Amino acid sequence: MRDIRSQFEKNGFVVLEDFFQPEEIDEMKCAGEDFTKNLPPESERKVFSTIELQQNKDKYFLDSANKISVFFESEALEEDGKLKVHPRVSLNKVGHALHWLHPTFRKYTFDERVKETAFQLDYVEPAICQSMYIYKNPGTGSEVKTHQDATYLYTDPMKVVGFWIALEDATLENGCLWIAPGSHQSGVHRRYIRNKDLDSKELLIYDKAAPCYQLSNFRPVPVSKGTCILIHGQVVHFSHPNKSDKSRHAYTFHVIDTQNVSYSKENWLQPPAGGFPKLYRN
Ligand SMILES: O=C(O)CCC(=O)C(=O)O
Repeated sequence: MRDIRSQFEKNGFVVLEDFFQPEEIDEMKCAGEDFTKNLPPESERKVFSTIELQQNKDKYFLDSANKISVFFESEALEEDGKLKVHPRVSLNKVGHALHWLHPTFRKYTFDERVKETAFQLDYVEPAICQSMYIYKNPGTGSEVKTHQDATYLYTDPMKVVGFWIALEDATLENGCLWIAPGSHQSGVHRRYIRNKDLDSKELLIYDKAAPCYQLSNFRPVPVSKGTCILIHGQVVHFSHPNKSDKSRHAYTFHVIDTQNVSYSKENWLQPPAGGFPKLYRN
């Protein structure tokens, strides 16, 4: 395995090409496409957007922590839940427990290559806390606002890494990730937490306004199908909307360490009854 730890500590991200084989990637992509063939009824359709933030008010979102739940693009739905686009390009993402509840995603999340990578990054007792299939569809695939993953998955001390796996080539045109190298060294800028005010309609809130980030600090990270990008919990990143005619599917999951690390009870996403599944033990 390549020396990833020094790169990870210096830049806050590492690009691992050919992490999975083409046929393994195709298996994950087929599983992702299957979700679009069996959409929930119109009255139960929910949108996910990092711009409009409807999910903050939504019990469906809160409950998705330990389920396989589908989220639509806001541009894909009429007000009454009817589709404006083909089902194949209607979804924003599926989450957040694919790694545990779906046989294909479970197989690849608990793969030896993932375990070896976590070991190289010095994770002692890692656990998987969430997973998402991200569609970033042509035309409808929306922007993912600039953020740190630690905002959503806060641990003390900070020990969170995202595995972001390209299931298709991710390019400048179809909305590849943009990352600010070294920005993981600037602390956690804000947190997304459960609202203590139980009378409020907002179930989830940010504790601070969004910081202003300078675009010139970011670099595009275009990658080919099969690449895994390791994303430090504090590195700042975003992706543009997909205005191209090609989709940009990705599978991503997040690993926390549980040895001498506490996972915040304020985080929106809380573990299932038995705790987050341990990477090395499954
Ligand atoms: O896939 C994307 O465009 C963004 C994903 C992301 O930022 C994340 O999962 O934290």
